Amino acid sequence: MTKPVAAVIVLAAGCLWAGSALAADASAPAATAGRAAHGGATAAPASGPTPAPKNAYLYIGYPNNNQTLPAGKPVKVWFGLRNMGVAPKDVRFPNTGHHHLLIDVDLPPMDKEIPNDRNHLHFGAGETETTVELAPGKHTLQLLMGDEKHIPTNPPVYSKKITIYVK
Ligand SMILES: [Cu+2]
Repeated sequence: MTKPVAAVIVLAAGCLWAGSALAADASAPAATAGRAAHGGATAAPASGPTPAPKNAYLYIGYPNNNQTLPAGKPVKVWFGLRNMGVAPKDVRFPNTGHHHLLIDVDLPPMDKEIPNDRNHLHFGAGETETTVELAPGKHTLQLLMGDEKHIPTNPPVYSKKITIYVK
């Protein structure tokens, strides 16, 4: 179980935000992991192997639900996350993950790698905002955190799905 943790922490530290909140919550996931031990009698909903804080909160800071946006202009999307941090893909660090923006699709399976296509965008460098080009019409946007291997966490952390109109 010994890994080159020190090097990983240094690499991740620059990409974390809300670092102090992370430190304060450092004890929470252990309890979560213990409670979610495998082999229980009740079937737990599918989720990935990486624990996430139970109070992690993911939301789309912009645009707003039901907002109408002008066609022909890239749409800025802000990723909001509380009680959990962001780290790049391939970096394993407690209480972190990276963002995935789901466009015009429902949530994927929660125990498998998140697809990587034009409807499932990965932000593996630790980005917390982006711009997307959307054709005129009605669209949905939703965020989903994935661990360093792009698998949703346990519990899965995802935002409300919002609807926007481009015209
Ligand atoms: Cu990913």
